[in-house]
This record gives sequence, C-alpha cells and structure tokens, in this order.
Amino acid sequence: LDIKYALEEAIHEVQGVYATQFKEYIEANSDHTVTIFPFGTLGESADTTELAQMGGIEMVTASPGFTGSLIPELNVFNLPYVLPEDTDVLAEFFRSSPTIHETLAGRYNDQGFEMLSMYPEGEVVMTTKQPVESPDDLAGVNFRVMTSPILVSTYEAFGATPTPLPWGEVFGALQLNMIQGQENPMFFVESTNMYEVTDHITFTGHNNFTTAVLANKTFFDGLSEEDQQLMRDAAWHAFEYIIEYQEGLTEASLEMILEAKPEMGVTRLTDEQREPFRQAAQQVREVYLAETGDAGAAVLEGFEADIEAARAAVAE
Ligand code: 6CS
Repeated sequence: LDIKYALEEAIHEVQGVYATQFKEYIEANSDHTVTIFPFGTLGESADTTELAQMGGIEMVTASPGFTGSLIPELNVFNLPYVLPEDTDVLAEFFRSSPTIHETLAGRYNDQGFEMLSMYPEGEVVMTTKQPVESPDDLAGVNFRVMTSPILVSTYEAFGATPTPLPWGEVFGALQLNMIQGQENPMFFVESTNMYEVTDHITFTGHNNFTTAVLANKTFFDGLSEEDQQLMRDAAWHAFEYIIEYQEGLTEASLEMILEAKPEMGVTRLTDEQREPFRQAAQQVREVYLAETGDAGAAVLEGFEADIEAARAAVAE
C-alpha cells in the first residue's frame, strides 16, 4: 500500500514532524509506504479535507478551526478559555479523553473519517500591527481567523472585526493591510514569517491550537485488523513524539523572532487584563450552545469533566 497523507503545514512544521514520525513507523514495521503532501501541494485545508473524505487520498491533517464548519461539535476546541494552559494536563487530556476518543471519533465516522489522533500544536498568540492589552485595542482591527464560524463569534466578542480566510491568503492580506491581525501558535508565527507583517505579539492564554489526523473511513475499514492496529500504533507513536517535540518550542520560536526583529512588541496579559476577554468568552459559549443543542452541550460537559480527570491524573 502507498498511503497518501496531506498536511495543512510544511514538512518542518509541527504537522510535518508528526507525519514524518508516522511515516517512519509505518515503513519500519510493514511493507507499506507513506507519501506526505505538505501544505500547498494539494490545496488549502478545505480541499485536502474533502479529498480525504472522498477517498482521493487516504489521510489528512484537518484542524477544528476549519472542520468546525463540517462538524459543529468540533467548535468546542475553538472556544476561548476552555482548554487547560498547563501543557502536561493538556497532553494527558488529549491522550485519555473519552469525549475525544469516543464521542468525537463517532462524529468523524459520520462524516466518512476514522480519527487516528488529535493533538495540541501550541498556545495561540495574537499578532497584530498595534499593541493589544484590552478588547478596546481590537476595535476596527480586521482580524483573520480560520473559517469555523465560532472563531468569528470569538473575535466579535473580543471587539475585533473578524475576517475568516484560508491560510494561503493570510500573509498577503497582512502585507496589503487588508487585515491587521491573526492568531496562531508561536512556532507557526516564526516559521511562516508572520512577524515580518505584524509588529506585536500578545499572549492572551485563550486557547491552544488543536489538529486532527484523519483517515478515509472506507480505506481504513478495508484494512486487515493487523494493518488497522499498525495505523493506530503509528499514530500513538507520533503523538508521544510530537508532545515531547513541543517542549520549549514556544519560547525557542519567540527567541528566534526577537533575534530577527528585536523591535517586535511582546505583551503577556496579566490576570486582570485577561478578565474582559474571559467575560467575552462566556458569550461565545452561549453561541456554541445555541448552535449545537443537546449534542454540543454534552460534548462541552464531557470536555470539562475529562479536563478535570486529566488534571487529577497529572497531579498524582
Ligand atoms: O492558521 C492556519 O490556518 C494554520 N495554522 C496552523 C498552526 N496550522 C495549519 C493552519 O492552516
């Protein structure tokens, strides 16, 4: 078998490092091969997700920032101030959450996918042209978000003018001043040179970037039990690798940015400064609940219970 696997990122970025580990595991433990298609080779996230859904390729990395449009409950990952900030708790949550591995895995099944893994890619920061210390500073700022509607609600609540765009258009839009802000994990701000077209970084603590590794379900169901297990083992191997890989990555990336551009502004919101953003997050939660009904409420409740369980497990 040759497994075609498309990414939303470049090969040296987090999704690429994960995919490379997955590929090496599969190729070391079977006669199968994995061909990785980094961002840009098969289109934007929406294109590669659809391609995998239709069976044109076997695997894809698809982030809830985009797939929240397809599966409304996935917007739980996009809600501000829900995921834990402690990275050990966060990793344990992604490792053990029944809401992820049973409930949401089932929702992916309904859309023709087998979920192999979900993992965090790092704390999300805002990068903007002007400093941001409060929602007032976002007034009139066209702020790019991924295309899931709840991200539009989030930045509306944060006081900005949200502008959903596919990734490929972001650099140019910032350069042309059509947008004046965007959010992403620090490694990505560094690797995609976002710091060249924005002047301030703000740590708000409102989210961690989540992604999902999906296989086409018809393809996966057609594999032998042995090959299905191999795929799952490869995914867990890559999961543990990518969690460790990210230790210190935010700080190292920030250092590289400051070396390239010493005048870059860096603001870490204090608890007090975060308060209005937390208040706004309540509003977004209401939007999520109104749009997803009982199923969405159950996912959010399950999420919070699983996060508490992860916190307890890490404290032991
Ligand atoms: O902002 C985005 O659209 C992109 N950000 C990351 C960290 N990965 C892929 C995604 O397309």
